[in-house]
Amino acid sequence: MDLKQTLETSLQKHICEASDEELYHACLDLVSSMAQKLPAPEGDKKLYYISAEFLIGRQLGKNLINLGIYDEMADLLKANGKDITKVEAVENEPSLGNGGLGRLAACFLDSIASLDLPGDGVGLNYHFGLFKQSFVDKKQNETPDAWLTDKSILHDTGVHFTVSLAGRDYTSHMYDVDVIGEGGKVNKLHLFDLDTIDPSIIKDGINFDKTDIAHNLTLFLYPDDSDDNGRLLRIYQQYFMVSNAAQLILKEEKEKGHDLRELDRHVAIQINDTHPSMVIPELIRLLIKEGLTFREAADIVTNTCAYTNHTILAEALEKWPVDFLNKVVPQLMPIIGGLDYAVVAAFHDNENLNIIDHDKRVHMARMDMHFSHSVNGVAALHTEILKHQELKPFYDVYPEKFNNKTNGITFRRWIMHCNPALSHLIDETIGTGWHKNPDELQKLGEHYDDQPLLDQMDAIKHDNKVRAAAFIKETEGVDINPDSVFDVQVKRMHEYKRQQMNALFVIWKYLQIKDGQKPVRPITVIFGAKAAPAYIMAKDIIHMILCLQDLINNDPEVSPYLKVIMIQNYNISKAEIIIPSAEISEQISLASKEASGTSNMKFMLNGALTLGTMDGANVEIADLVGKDNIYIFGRSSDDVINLYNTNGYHSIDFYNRSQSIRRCVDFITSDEMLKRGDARLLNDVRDNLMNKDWFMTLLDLESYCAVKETMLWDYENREWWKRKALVNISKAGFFSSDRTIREYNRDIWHLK
Ligand code: 26Q
Repeated sequence: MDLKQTLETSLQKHICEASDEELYHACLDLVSSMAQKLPAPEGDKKLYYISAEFLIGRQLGKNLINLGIYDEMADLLKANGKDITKVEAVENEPSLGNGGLGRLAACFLDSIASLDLPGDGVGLNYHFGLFKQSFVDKKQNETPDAWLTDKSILHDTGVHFTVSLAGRDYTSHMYDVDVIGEGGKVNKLHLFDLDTIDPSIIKDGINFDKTDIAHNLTLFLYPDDSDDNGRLLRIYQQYFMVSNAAQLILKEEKEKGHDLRELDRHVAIQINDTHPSMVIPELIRLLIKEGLTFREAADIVTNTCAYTNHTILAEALEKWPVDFLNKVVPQLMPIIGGLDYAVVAAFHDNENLNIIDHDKRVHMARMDMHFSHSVNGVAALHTEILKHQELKPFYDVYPEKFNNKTNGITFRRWIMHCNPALSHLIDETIGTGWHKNPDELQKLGEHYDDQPLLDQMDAIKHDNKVRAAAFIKETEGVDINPDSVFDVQVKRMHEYKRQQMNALFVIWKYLQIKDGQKPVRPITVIFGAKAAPAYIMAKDIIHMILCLQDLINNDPEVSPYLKVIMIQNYNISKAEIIIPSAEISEQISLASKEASGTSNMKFMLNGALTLGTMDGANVEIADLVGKDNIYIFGRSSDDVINLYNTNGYHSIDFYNRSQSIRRCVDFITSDEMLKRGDARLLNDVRDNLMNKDWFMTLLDLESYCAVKETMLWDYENREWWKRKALVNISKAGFFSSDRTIREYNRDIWHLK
């Protein structure tokens, strides 16, 4: 194909005369017409990956890469005075996810299509996705993110289903996004919606009438669930999603002429956390309508479905009151009741296994574990904790169902697209085999002492830091020094992820500088994080960090040596600029709490060194790179679990015992901070650390600061550090989501 001619025909003008917007739309048309001509992967069995979130990021660049024409397009645009990254930036980022779980689903879709496996995603078309974050008065402000445009990545399929919610029928509308794989095969992401959604019901910020289902159902992702109407709306959304999924699956099966009694031979369903769990009773209900007995339907659905757990935090394990389900999905309650009855009959002496508990709440994860054939965690440690702690009663009765699938990331986005210079340098060094077989990155092992390569890598890192600094200047108005150490923590704001511990290090460093102890090299601490709108402490921590940013960056005595910046509205597009620039990857969750983490993998692949606890996939990173190439601190998950079980942790003891801890914690409410922030919020953060500290920040603070100081010291041994970065890249192949998906297919889906 002649790219130039195709583009100019579509533009009706020369490329050099077109605006970035026009070029974006011409590229969108081009990609979509190419996708239309490409076949879907073939096979006897098809996967449906159902998820309330798909954090897919901008699509244009990724699609051009998978179609194999990114470089050609970039060159063509450049030859006409255009910059492809500016054209890509025209696209609004679809904000259809919160964080890790949604991004994982997006990486998985990319790998499924690229491995030529038949598998579609099924989710919801949230009109305003997750809120857009800005900072006003050093506090998080939430506004709707209007990502949808008239012309977009969505294709109207004209497919409709009828879904009954609270006894009323609604007509759904299915939109498709093309999922173009690397090898030229195309799957779909099906996003369901209602035609009656009405943005005018949004009041101030992101508030709206939560009872007005016809107008609000797919307005936002995860509406505030702190009140009953919000929680009810979640159930409406979830059932709407899974009823559409179930109807789509049965429709496609009938069209293929398959016998529904053999559903498990032709269909695999992956339930991404408990959010789509109602697909189990819904499918059973529909199969009974098709003439199967309850028992037959339940058996087939069990053999078709598989469940992934993404968290051990108790508050995230969904339990819906029977009353709520009776109201929203009365048609499901007889089925759920029947499933619970079967469980009680089979395991009468074990209440921990019951789907419906004494408080009349339905435990979604329990339903999943009884009525699917596979239960997986997302990193080795996480799966072990599920088996031996959190889900032990289920492991005891269904050991054969439990398996681990360590998460992965798609290299096509997380190095080839976001770090083209590094990607090309690797191609020149070891060839392009690693694109298809990421383990080949290990060939870099032969180059650990290749000085020119180490220097080139370091130069690329520096370029990426310059690019990130320019971006931060442009978007946040803050100057940062590209010759400083870039120390980055980007992820959702949550106490267990312990951004507050990183902030306490910033205070520690600030106080050192004030005491005359200057770091040998300036440090830039970069944060990016959204807090759930109802999560007060998370918002208070954001406030504390923004106060520190204001204090430190404006202090001429300190700012040449230390800067703090919290990026607004951290998202996939920003991640693609920040991660390639990072040198220190902060993965500092309280051991046992982070199921896997996936940014840890992205940082490693882009040559940052991990500073982390032995938690989630950090454990596997540490095994792969060896202890000389990672910085581990803090108590083990066994210690932490033991502390919880024995009520053995009292943060106030740590506060009282250590002068340096006390000094840092007290600084949160110092005059300097109170001058800049809200006394009540800052007091709450300090008080929480001293008297509650549920996620044990003070337990690990001293070891964190000590190891971080070692890390900064080691950074000065430049040759050493460059080698460590190369070791990290060379060992990152394991974390390709292609590997993860091969394992899902081999052990769970058996697609081909
Ligand atoms: C549940 C009930 C009510 C309201 C909201 C929720 C809810 C919403 C989102 C529960 C969980 C989530 C998201 C969880 C998540 O993103 N988990 C992350 O999944 C990643 C992919 O497996 C892991 O790498 C991370 O460790 C894990 O935190």
